[in-house]
Amino acid sequence: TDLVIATRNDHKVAELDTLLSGELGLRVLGLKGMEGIPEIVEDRDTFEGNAVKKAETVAGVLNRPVVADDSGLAVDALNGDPGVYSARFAGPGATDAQNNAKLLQALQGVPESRRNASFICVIALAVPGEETRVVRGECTGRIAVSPRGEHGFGYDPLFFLPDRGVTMAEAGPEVKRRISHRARASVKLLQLLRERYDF
Ligand code: ITT
Repeated sequence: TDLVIATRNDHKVAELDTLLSGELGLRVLGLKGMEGIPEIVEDRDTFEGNAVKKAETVAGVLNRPVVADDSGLAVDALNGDPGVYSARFAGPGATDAQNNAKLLQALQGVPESRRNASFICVIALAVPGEETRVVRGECTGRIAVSPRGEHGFGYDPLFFLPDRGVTMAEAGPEVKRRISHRARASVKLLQLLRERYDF
């Protein structure tokens, strides 16, 4: 059977499929093209709150286990922003390019030493009739002064990895699947699924 991920973001589906499908021997399925799923308003002020809301809403509709990923970028110099607003930093429906431009603008004049940031990924697992579980993964880096690289999505072209001397978008999928916030959360999700469920 498939593991449903409560997301309409194709990049998340692809990354989670790589991270989970081989380990679990199943396919990961996003919400695109699925009927009867309501629009979910992400109105909580934490990644945990939004991830739980997405997972529980869809698990309730489908009456089967559902995973949700709520993620984003926390920039130290912006007191943790854009945080849960990462997808709509430049406004509702903003593109990745618009959000990246907005981030560069917000950090204009901020020196390298004060551009530290973390990618955060919270994954919720909602199983009908059971307590919802959450896991979190983080990845630290620094916001570059201009975008570089073609891989990945979202803020990857601006997320500089000091240890490697490249952005996440330059590092590519091999590196990302080992070190990303999503990779780290996925390891914990796999532990949970193996411990508690028949996956
Ligand atoms: P769903 O809610 O349908 O899952 P979404 O794209 O709206 O899709 P979020 O609300 O969790 O997802 O917003 C996450 C945003 O954070 C996303 O739009 C990216 O801009 C950014 N982001 C998350 N993971 C990222 C990654 O691995 N690399 C780069 N940016 C990422």
